[in-house]
Amino acid sequence: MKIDVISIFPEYLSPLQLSLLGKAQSSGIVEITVHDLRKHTNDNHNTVDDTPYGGGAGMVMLPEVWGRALDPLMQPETDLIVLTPAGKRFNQKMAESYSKSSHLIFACGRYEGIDDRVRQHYSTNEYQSRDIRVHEVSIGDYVLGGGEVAAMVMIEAITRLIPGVLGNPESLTEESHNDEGYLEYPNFTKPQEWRGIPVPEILLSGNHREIAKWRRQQADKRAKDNL
Ligand code: JQB
Repeated sequence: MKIDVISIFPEYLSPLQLSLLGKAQSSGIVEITVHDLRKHTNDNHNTVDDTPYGGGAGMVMLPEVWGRALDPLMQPETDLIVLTPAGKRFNQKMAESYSKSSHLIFACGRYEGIDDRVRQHYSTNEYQSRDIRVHEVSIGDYVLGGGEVAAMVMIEAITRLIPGVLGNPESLTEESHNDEGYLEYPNFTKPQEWRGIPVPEILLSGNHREIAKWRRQQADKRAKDNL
């Protein structure tokens, strides 16, 4: 999988080259390239934004700059992901779907976001017929300063689903049992008692049927408490 990330703060995305993802990259499973949007400006001040038509607070990112950054990255099949607090809420199903893509581009805006004509332009039939899809995505109902952290969250959730990226494929099959609620029971390891708190006796019983039943109950209770 090829992943391109475009941002005015490319150094903000440097954790993407570390540890888990770093290994996946050296083994050739994923290739992540971070691009500096300012390289695509054409004025002396490297301007990437201007005031909004219609008035209002803040600045909007210029469509020409984004167009110059995006055009050379477009492939025959590309999923262009535009991070925005107004996008579709990212979830595990979307992570699974994007993990099957051959090419993802993350457009990380700042200020009040990107001129909407960028989304419109790459959503036209011309691009659609080339299998280029534009997705407006949000990682959750809170306001970030820009798309960079949201892109990192999505890239971690997506790439760990690619075979060979995660060291331990068994933890993936257990997760996929249940696709939204998971099997998230409480976990315990050694010692058997810590600061006066014992590990639940059932987990020491060796009765695997009863352990599975107890874990399901605990996971259901947790899921309910989180509503
Ligand atoms: C600029 C972003 C998020 C991208 C995700 C999430 O655009 C804005 N509109 C209102 C307030 C603040 C901004 C700042 N901003 C680009 C940009 C915020 C993404 C974002 C996001 N994905 N919250 N905020 N879940």
